Amino acid sequence: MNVPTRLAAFAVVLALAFGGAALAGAAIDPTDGGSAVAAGDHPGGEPQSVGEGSSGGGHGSDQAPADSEGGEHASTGSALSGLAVSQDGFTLEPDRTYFAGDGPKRFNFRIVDDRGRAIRDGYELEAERELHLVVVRRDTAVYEHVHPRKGEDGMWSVDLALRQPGVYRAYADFQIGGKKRALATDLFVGGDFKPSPLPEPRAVNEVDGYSVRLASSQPLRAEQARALAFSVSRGGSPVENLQPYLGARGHLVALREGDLGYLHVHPDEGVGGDAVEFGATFPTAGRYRLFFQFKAGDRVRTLSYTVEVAR
Ligand SMILES: [Cu+2]
Repeated sequence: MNVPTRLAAFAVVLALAFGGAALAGAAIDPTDGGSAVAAGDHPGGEPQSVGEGSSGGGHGSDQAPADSEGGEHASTGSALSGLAVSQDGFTLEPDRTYFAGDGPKRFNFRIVDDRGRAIRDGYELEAERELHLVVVRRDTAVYEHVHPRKGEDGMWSVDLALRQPGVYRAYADFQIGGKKRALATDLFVGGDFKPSPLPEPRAVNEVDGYSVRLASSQPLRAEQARALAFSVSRGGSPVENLQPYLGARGHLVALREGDLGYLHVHPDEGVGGDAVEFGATFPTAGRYRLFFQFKAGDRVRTLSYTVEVAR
């Protein structure tokens, strides 16, 4: 395990979405409609490689300020979600999944019930949003986290960046009836796809002059609850005044290598200091790719980490 062990046990609020993901957030915010937090540091949300070491922050316009998101339902389950386009009576219906490499990337989709009717109401706020859309290229090198707008007819719309060719996994993360769900579909962007291998694990990554260290309470093991802490520093000094992002101090998504099973964790709001903490239970051994986002200097920054989970 390359993630150093350093924090002791916390009261972890684990929001692992049991099946799902609790998405931290997102939804229809008129001001935030494409508020994607592209994994890139170019302003404008240009997605970029969130590969090893770097990864940029989101573009400048980011989401509306948040306040508390409060208690998440901590599911102790460790099931992954995001592996199905239809499950439990809910279906993700995209209007298109193929995009020309150089064309616009407007993504429209509906969530329909078991009778094919679009669900327009009943979405429960999670991290200040009714629905979060996380889009990750299948090699995990590109990441976008956006908040589509919902139309009167229940159609969700958002402009994705998707500037790099390849196959992406798009996760619609929402909660209805008290149950978190993450339905997902593949999206295809034409062009010359140059996949990147999963980066090796490393504890410290940097973005925009910020250095962020990942530590876990104990070595990561399958089915064991763990606290993950991200310590942000700049110029050698801890950055403690992170700005609220979706009602929390940070946002984390974890995907399993191989099938990109989706595990959404939430911050442990009870802990302060310079570290942003999350609770997570990785369901199986193997490698996972983590996408951590925080807000500082009025911009959302994104970093990604590879972690190894032992049996
Ligand atoms: Cu979100």
